[in-house]
Amino acid sequence: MSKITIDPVTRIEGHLRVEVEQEDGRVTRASCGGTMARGLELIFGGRDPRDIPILAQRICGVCPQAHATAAAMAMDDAFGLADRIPPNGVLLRDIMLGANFLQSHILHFYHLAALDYVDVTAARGYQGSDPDLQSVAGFIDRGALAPFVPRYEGDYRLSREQNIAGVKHYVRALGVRRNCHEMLALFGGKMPHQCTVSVGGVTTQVTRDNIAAALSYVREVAAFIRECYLPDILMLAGAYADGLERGRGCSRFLCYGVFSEEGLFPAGLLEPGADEPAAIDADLITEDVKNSYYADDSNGLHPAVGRTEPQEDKPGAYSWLKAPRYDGKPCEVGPMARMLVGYKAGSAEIRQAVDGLCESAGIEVAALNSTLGRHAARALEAELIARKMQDWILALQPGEPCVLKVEVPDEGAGAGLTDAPRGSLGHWVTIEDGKVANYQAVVPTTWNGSPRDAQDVPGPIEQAIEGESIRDVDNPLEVVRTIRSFDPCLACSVHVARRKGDWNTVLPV
Ligand code: NFE
Ligand code: MG
Repeated sequence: MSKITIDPVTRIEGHLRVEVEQEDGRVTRASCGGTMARGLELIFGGRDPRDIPILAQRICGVCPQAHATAAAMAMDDAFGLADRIPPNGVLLRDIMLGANFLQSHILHFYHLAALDYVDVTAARGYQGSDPDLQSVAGFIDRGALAPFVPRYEGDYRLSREQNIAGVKHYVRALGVRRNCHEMLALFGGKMPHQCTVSVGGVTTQVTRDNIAAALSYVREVAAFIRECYLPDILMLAGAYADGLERGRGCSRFLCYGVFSEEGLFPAGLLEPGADEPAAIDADLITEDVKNSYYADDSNGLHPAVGRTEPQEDKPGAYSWLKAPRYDGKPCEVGPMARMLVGYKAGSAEIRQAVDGLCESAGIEVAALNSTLGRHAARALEAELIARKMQDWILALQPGEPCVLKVEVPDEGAGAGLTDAPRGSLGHWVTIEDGKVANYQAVVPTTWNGSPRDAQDVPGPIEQAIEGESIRDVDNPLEVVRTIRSFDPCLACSVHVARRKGDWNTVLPV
């Protein structure tokens, strides 16, 4: 038996430490520890509830739009406005969230995960005329390989031509992501951390100009997804077919539902082997802290009454993530969960997309529940969103209102349940004396990257790694490929500085 420690796991958002014990090249135990604390829930206490959709975006720079949306929905609920948001406001929230999904998915595939499969050093010595490749080759030829190395070595299977195409798309994807941000900023003022999604709607105006500009942006992004992203996924499925058999997690899938205008991804809980998803009962969500750096007396609470009481020296704890459970059980969240829940719920669009991809790749739908399947589901979802966004943009009504006038209630409680790029996201608020009295966010990576719960049942990423075979313990590519397929974001968190001490020192302050 030996132990492999991967700390930090690179090319993800934020700081994650994964320890695996292996015996004869097979993982016998995995422990997934988030090494940063999120202090924002504490910082929200005592604030004006109207400020939270702005402040909550600081939870993360990658998915700020999801946090703005969930916070605004929680406040709409607490203020009693949830059914009265103007149609333009509902559409704009979906369009802005959609733009952020596209940016995030393209970021994750090209700039974080693809380098597990694409050998970037194939661009070494490139003599051709493509300026993007020249710039990458320039880096590599000068020996300045960061951010591409260090990396694990030994299992890069694409041809030189395929690697070169992958590097080209890596560079092109940077510009596509900029376009996604610019599209969002048309309605949000700036990105990241826009300034218009508010309680009661969106504080902007719809004009014919910003409709035309948004359409032009989204069509360009849609073309990149069709021409590069989906074909690149099929290329990986051809060369790394074992990735469709590896990396199965807990196989219980949760989606809160997202894109309200169309019900594009329906809510549901899909139990292992079930033929259709069950309706969600949000009362069944709890968070365990037995293995987390939080005081034990907050174990098992519903997030509406949840507490964040850091205890950094807690014996046995190994993660700053709590362990969210639905009806006491771990759930995988994210694009693959959304696709499988939607597929089993009978959504015609999702069925067509999934069946089409499975036919092109020559695989069964069940193979989506795998390391490479998570990437395939993310790409398919990007394609669907980019297509539907064109309808949402065209449905906007120039000159019509986008936001309600709101008044802060003295007392209230609300929940905002939506899906972020990485999976189900919930914000819960309690208001007392017109101020935030309690706030809890349960983010997608808390679900997927959770440590063991009060019964010591491992979280989804831990389950996906356990049982994995490793060819070379010095280069555990199989493990990091599976971790990255979940698109973990531990940076849905902030670093809090102590008054005395180093920057990056985490709670308590
Ligand atoms: Ni920081 Fe996030 C997404 C949210 S995930 S990226 O998507 O909410 O933990
Ligand atoms: Mg929380």
